[in-house]
Amino acid sequence: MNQVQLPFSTVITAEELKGFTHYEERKLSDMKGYFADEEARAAMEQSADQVVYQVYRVEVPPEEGELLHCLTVIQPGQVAGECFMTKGHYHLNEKCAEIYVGVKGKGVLLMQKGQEVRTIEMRENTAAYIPAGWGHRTINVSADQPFVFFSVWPGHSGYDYQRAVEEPFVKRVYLRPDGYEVK
Ligand code: PAN
Ligand code: ZN
Repeated sequence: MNQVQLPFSTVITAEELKGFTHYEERKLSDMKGYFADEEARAAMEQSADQVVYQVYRVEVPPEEGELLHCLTVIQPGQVAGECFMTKGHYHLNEKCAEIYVGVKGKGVLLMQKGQEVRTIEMRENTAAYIPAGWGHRTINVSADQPFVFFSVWPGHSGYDYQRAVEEPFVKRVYLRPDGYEVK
């Protein structure tokens, strides 16, 4: 059933979305199988189950015509050199695009459609467009600063995380002394 949506606002900061109604975090223990070196991830989880990323969002009906939005904070860190990142997903509705806006720090937006892979480096105020049908994941490529970005996408997009597991992203991002490497 359609809910009546009244005008509202939130405040984007470099730490959180002030006014958020839902909070989720993904720790190392939630990321089993996502990093190339699963043994290293498991060992890190044993010594300290660090938060990899946090998502602050506002409840909006997940329906056509609505715009879902959230702020993601990816912590700095690596698993055997591979930078902390989101799980990544496809949207079930292949007609739904998405926009990411960089708020703070330095990240890479990795996108994949079939055999095609694209990356966009993101910093504060970068507005990146994820076309419909492209899988997407973000990676924090800073050694010591969180990477923060705001996302907006259609309410009827749906999510497919399983597809990103079954057809994994073919590129990975590693921290290097002089920056980062996508390989
Ligand atoms: C983003 C992501 C968010 C967390 O808002 O959902 O950054 O990443 P995962 O969903 O892959 O865990 C988005 O792309 N929404 O559609
Ligand atoms: Zn998305």
